[in-house]
Amino acid sequence: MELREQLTRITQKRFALPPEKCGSRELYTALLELTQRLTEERPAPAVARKLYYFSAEFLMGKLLDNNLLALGIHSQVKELLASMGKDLGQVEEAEPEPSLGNGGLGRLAACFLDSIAALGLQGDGVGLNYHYGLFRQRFAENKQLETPDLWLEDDSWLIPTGTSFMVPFGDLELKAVLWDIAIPSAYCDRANRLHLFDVEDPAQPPASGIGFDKTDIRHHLTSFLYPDDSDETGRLLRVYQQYFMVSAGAQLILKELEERGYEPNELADHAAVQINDTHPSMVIPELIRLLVEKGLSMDEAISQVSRTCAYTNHTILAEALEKWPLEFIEQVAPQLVPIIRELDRRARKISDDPAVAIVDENDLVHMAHMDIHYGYSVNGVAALHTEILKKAELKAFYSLYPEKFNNKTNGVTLRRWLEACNPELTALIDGCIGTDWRQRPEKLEGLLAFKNDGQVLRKLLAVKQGAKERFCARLKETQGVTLDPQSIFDVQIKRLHEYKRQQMNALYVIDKYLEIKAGRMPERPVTVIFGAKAAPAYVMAKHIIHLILCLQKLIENDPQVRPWLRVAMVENYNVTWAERLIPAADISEQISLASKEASGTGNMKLMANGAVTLGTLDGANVEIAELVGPENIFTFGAHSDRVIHLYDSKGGERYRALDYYHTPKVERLVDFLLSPELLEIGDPKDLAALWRDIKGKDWFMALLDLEEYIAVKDQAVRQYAGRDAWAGKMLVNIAKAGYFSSDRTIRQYNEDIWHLS
Ligand code: 26V
Repeated sequence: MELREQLTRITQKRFALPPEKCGSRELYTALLELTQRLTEERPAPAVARKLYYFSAEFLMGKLLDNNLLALGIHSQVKELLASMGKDLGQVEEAEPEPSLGNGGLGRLAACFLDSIAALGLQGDGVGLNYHYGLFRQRFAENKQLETPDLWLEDDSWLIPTGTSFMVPFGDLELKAVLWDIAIPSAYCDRANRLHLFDVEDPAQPPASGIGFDKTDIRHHLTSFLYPDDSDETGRLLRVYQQYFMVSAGAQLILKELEERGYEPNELADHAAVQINDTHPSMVIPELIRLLVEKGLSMDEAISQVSRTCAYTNHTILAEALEKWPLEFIEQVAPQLVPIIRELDRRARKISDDPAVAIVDENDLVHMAHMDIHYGYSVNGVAALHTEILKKAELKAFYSLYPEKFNNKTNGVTLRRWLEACNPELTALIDGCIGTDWRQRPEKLEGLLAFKNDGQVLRKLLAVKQGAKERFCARLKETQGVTLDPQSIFDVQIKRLHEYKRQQMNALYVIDKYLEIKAGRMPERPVTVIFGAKAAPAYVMAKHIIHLILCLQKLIENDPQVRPWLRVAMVENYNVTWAERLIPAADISEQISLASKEASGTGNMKLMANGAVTLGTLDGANVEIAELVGPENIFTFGAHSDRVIHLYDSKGGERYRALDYYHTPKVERLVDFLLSPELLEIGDPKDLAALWRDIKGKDWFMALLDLEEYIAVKDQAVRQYAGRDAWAGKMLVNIAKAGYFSSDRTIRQYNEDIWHLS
């Protein structure tokens, strides 16, 4: 049937209107239904071993555009709508963004599902159907406010499956109801699934705020992504969530195993479980429990599970390495406690080093330790990160099991992060090197042949300019902020965290502000753009947002500075904003304290869209620098081994913020937090708290790298003026971005870990 006819049937049936008479909302719903139908017709790939990617987060972003592209009907639909006087872009506005993730880890999971499907591999995601995604961010009085984000609507991408499993908790039993989101393959006529479990009787939305009764597990288990864990009930609820996800997921695996005609003692041959950080780690004891229930001995069950599960580490930040009190697990899933104790007992036979114990002397269960002892693979997410795991964080494990450790440098799906978000750049690339790069992303290197082609370089600059103008129009429309698209767009977009050092960028802004006030203008006007949410209970992160918003206001009201320097903080930064902002960025800020950012993935998306990185040698920046060469990236700052040494060493060598504060320049910048100008705008308490913290503690060493950062950024701003040379840098970055396609990453996971076919 013709697309037009299919669409008409749907709108007639649903709204008793032809598509021409429908608004964006109706057209979105109709296209959703159409897409769902076309995807449902597609079978899952069938191979001997099936992957289950377990993750507490899947930050999918909007799906219509992506799915139309994958189904190969994007341009047809766009033209069809245009012939009716409708704009597909406008229709897509009506789609709510499912924000079932915080940041990098969740967005990586979404890119991976896209690539697994694209490569025709059989692999499904397993997670939770949170009713509220990450909170919605508003700014008022220069501070972040959080409101709930109820993304679920009656018409959504969720497909009811009719499947459910009972999950036994210590004090109650809950039915886990399975919903699916289809993941169509971009290159073959197949589709995988994202399995999201929900409670049977979810709570109704609260009237306001993001508070709720965290003890009402039955109704609230799936209400919120990462409920606030600043108190014990919040932490317990997380354990309930985790067990609910893994128990239902493990039951699904065993059910499918049986349906595919295999025995429980063949699990490892036919299933692979990737544990995305430690949130799903209880899948290990849960699978063991279920296999024993099915008649396997403990030895057999442990052996199967240990050859099924593989673990990915995404952070070395101590506070993010999960350790749960055994008594929590006793309350939530008492049936796991004897199994965890048994796993601990066996691990202690392998090594009596307390650094590798599963249950420590305080009865805390180290989730990562369980994964490493009882998984067959441990991977970090960038070369440097994996080295740090081997040499420092997980050194004791590396000497026990060197063969388990491997690196899988992250990647991003260029289908969303180039083709879909930047069609103008995509067309330019296609015009230069053809379209093969889609399936063979390394072919983007063909662009290097155009490095000295003035015509191509000018087109590249024009594409960037167009994206900047579109972004400006959008920002004006939604937030009433007017920016100068001729200025340099210096972009830092990522979660707000002290280790990512948005505060250091704010100190750069202060430096420029003072320079301009003293009559020293930058080579070219600069707009420093931030997008970041702070965890609601993360006080210092909120203070940093406050500082940025105060600087934004200060400059906004200063006619002398305003033409040369602007600060813009995008409200409610999310995947959709990233898709608008990334094509518009000139400079990509990747300035984490070396050793702390496991990989970063925004760095890859920005480079693929022709932004030049300004970064420390951290995470995947190291690999970016190697690929593009020193003339196409701006690097600065202390190296990771020095940083690790500064943390480790006792006495003299230890980092002391005050030592770095007491230089004429740094002191002036930091003290500006307490200047009359800022105090007039901001909250003196918050500014003083941040000032005290930076001066007296500065745990992530912003002051250590500050002066070099400012100097290198000044250099980048100067070089931007040489437009052709800059365009050459942009081109090299795009050309080298093929390596960071998640298709490459997933091929490596499959070849080294999953062996799906
Ligand atoms: C930890 C915690 C700790 C308690 C509060 C809630 C919470 C939520 C998530 C996490 C784990 C965060 C780990 C994470 O997101 N890591 C990021 O993973 C990206 C994908 O591998 C990587 O690019 C980023 O560098 C890394 O920070």
